[in-house]
Amino acid sequence: MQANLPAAIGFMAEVHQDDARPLEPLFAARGSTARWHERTADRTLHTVLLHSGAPDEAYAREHGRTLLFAGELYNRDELSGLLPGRVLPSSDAALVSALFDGYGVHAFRLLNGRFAALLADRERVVFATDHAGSVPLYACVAPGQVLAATEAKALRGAAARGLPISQGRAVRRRPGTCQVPAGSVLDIQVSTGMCVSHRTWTPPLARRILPEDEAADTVRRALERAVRARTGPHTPLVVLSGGIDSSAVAALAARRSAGPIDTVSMGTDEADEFPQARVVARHLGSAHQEITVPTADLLLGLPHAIWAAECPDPDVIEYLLPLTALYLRLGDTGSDGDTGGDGDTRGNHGTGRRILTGYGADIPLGGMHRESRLPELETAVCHDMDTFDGLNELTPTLSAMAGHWSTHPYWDRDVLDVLVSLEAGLKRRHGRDKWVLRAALHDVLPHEVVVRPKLGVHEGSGTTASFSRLLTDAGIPQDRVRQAKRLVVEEIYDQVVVEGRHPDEVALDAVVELIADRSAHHPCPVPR
Ligand code: IOT
Ligand code: MG
Repeated sequence: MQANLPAAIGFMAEVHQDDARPLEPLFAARGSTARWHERTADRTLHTVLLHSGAPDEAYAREHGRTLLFAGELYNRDELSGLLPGRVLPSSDAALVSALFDGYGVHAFRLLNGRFAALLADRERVVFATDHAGSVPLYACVAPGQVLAATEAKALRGAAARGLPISQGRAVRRRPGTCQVPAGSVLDIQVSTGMCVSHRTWTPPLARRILPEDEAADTVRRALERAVRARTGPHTPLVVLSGGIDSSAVAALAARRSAGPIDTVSMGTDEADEFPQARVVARHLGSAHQEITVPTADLLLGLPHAIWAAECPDPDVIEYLLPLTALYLRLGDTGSDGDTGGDGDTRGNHGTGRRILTGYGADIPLGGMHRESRLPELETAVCHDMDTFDGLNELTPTLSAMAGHWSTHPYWDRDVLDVLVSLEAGLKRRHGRDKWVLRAALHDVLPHEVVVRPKLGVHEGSGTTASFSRLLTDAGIPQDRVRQAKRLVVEEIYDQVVVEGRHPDEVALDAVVELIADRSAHHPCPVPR
């Protein structure tokens, strides 16, 4: 196994009560593939595991039950204290399986992690997601057959057989497939397809009132633990914009690292935040790289970003596109993160990086909301915490497409609980956004970084502007650009996720032309 990656980054599993032939899997994530079949009196289980070199660590087989686990846990020590003899099992899969013995489906309420799991137990299949649904999990369920995969496109061939289950999230143009909601367990009877669901996490609704110092301390401690749990003994690579979110992560990672950490910033020929990131890198003494992506190449990456994130939301794709472009180019920098670039799902051992990001801090802290009134700030936080599920912003597939593993300390379960639950006046205070975070990190970063206002990655890299220009250059009027972006993203989504086309086969210029044409003929284009 590559020591700095989880044992598995994805899987597909099929449970059949008849002799159905298994599907050919299709994944954007890149890893080694292990396949096996298990036959019992009740059913057959076909498994495809995307692993990093030690497939045995990604599943546990006990008492006739098989557990598949893609991702990792961040509260192993706490969890091992619950086991008889307090012995830490050799893998996260074995740990979860042991907890299942004691707690049943409620074991998943105990986990702080970044994972998707599937448990096949005789007549029953259980799906589970982490609190944030940060490793997406999709399912097709019909009487006598249950299929699941960490990418929707992998289930393309089975979609027609699936029946809608009310406990799942609908997937665009895939009525037979559902997404397992964030923080959920779905417990399915294979013979009938009947499903019982349990919520294992929901965003806190109440707000805590704390003195300034105590609030900042609480945030600092939670974030330190989350960074530590995500770093382990490895040297992380932090994707660094020079804003407070990623600079805080880099600073905390650097403080606990024996040697210099690695940092990398991306920019385009249109815009970058290189000077701001350099200030942080110099302060921390990190081994820092800058990657400039030509704007035309950035836009050509749209199909890859949508293929990996399986998200039809144009705003989210604008956030994820520059990061995808960065991840795909990490191997070009001469760092020890060389990805080889063969693009298939084999090989790549010894090269993947453990990437830490500052992604997601703005959601619980209302950082994208640029006005100072507290009711509006709280409304924005509540709205964003109600609507994140299904957007797949945190999916590891964006970096797994290039053989890396990304993880997001701000969406650690305990950090998120703290951040969401602070009263809005601690988030916006003394005229600053994300005040409590800035206060929590003031002693480890230069003052200019601590007070630097928010600039989104879509702005700092010029992505929003260049995507708009692509459309106006094709004749789409300014006032229809927003709607046209939605249509472009949906069209690409339909090609790469619904139809399963490879992103290299998507002709972006033809898609743009199609949407420009539609927009010219329909004053108010209707999404199909
Ligand atoms: P932003 O916060 O700018 O970027 C997210 C992370 O991407 C940063 O913390 C950093 O780790 C990395 N990053 C950003 N820019 C660069 C760069 N130039 N080079 C290298 N790494 C970089 C959008 C946003 O503004 O991203 N994400 C928000 C809001 C999400 C809204 N979603 C929702 N409401 N459901 C966020 O909270 O991160
Ligand atoms: Mg941010």
